[in-house]
Amino acid sequence: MSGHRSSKIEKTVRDRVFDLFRAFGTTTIFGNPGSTELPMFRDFPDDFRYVLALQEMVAVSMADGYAQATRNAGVVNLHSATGLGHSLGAVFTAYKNQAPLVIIAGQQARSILPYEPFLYAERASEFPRPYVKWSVEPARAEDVPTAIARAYYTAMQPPRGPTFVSVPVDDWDRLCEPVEPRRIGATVRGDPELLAEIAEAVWAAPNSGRNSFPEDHPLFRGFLAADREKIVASLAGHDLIVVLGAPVFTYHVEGFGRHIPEGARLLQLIDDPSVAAWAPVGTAAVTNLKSGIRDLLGGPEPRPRSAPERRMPSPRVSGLGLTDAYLLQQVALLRPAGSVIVEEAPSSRGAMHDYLPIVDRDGFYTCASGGLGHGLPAAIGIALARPRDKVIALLGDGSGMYAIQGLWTAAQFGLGVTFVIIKNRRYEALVNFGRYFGLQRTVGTELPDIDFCALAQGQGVEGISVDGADALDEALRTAFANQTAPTLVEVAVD
Ligand SMILES: Cc1ncc(C[n+]2csc(CCOP(=O)(O)OP(=O)(O)O)c2C)c(N)n1
Ligand SMILES: [Mg+2]
Repeated sequence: MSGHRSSKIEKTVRDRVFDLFRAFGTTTIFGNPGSTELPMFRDFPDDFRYVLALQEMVAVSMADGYAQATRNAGVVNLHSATGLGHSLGAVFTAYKNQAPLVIIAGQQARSILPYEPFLYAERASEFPRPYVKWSVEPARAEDVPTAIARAYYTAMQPPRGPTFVSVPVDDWDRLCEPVEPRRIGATVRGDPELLAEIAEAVWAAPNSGRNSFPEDHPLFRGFLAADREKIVASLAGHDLIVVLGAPVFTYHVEGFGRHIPEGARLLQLIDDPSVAAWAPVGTAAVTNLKSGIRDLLGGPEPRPRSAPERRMPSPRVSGLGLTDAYLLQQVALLRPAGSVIVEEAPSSRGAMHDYLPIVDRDGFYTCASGGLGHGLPAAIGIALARPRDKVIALLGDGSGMYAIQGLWTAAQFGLGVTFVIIKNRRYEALVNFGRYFGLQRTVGTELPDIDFCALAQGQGVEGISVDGADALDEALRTAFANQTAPTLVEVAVD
């Protein structure tokens, strides 16, 4: 059988996989282990770090934040079936975030799989679908490193996203051949003919629906709502709409009629072929954004046109009452230069846009899926990736509770993250939605009696409670000044 083997194989599947991770520059592993994963960590190498999360959603969201901040795939290790199951909401979010992840979960030993053993994951590779770009349980132990390499390359190809490999527990100690790391150019360059068509007109309308634009820029007009009729109203009067990679048709509520104003044309550069396929209107060039925009800039000079009216700055809010707007204004005033904002506070998003402008390219993260529980652990992943920068997580009191165990990991790693809890004692966004649907009363939206400082202290994190505007600045200053440990600031807002 093994007659073709020329030299003796000395390394295990585990060695080969860790060699690949080294070559990929991914030496941080996020996880929550179980019996079916432990052999992966035999003789855990010194040049790797293991970041323990106390719940699997936390592990995946931390890896998501880390992957986005490092622009490299995050590696996650989860327990078979149940551990992966706990994480699926976060996998969905990573998919929507286009965060590259290689998720590895354990599986029972191959020889006992026919007997439906304890912890057996039936049809393991199907479990995380359709929210992984590629998923496999390799046919043989020797195929595990190749599968993990493919998972990595697939995760890193635009549009980036999570991938999944199920690994039977007995595979890690098997010997296997090396797998050479490869370089893969993953830039899709847009069709030149389509780009030429778009370039002709781009400069006529510098109005894009993308939110990741410096919000203090004179041409910045504001945020489109995730609502068909409102988008049409915002764009009324324009005859050309150019979309640069933005998810412009992400509707949150039902809408009817046109998708863009009557008589307008829509031209889109997008790196995700599926978005190009389902977009309801317009011409789309599937392209890597950087090269697409570069190609556009190389085109003919734009026709001169007058700049649109500047956005009015929001008036200052007084601290007479402690509102979310006042809180966000003070965060904007007091936060250190270069700090990173991670937002998950649904009903305060509008106030954030008004009082906490985002002007740095890598200065803002939020989840693209609407799935709560991402912000707190993602902030920790970002802090692990950017140890010199202050990370500030702005969390609703509801949102803060989905993955509160993340605080423990932040404390263990001595990360100076500031967690600001906007405590309005309810799911305010759902109360608003209840009104939209004409509900008299919305059940399941009150959140009395949550003591975030106690939850923080119980996990080794300092908690500061703020009940009035006069105590806010000092609490924020204390938290922002702490470089070596996390601080939670619980702010009771009106
Ligand atoms: C995982 C998940 N469960 C439920 C929801 C539905 N949901 C949307 S907004 C919201 C309320 C969030 O409350 P909080 O963080 O306190 O923010 P507030 O609405 O009070 O600003 C909920 C529960 C969701 N988006 N994701
Ligand atoms: Mg709330």
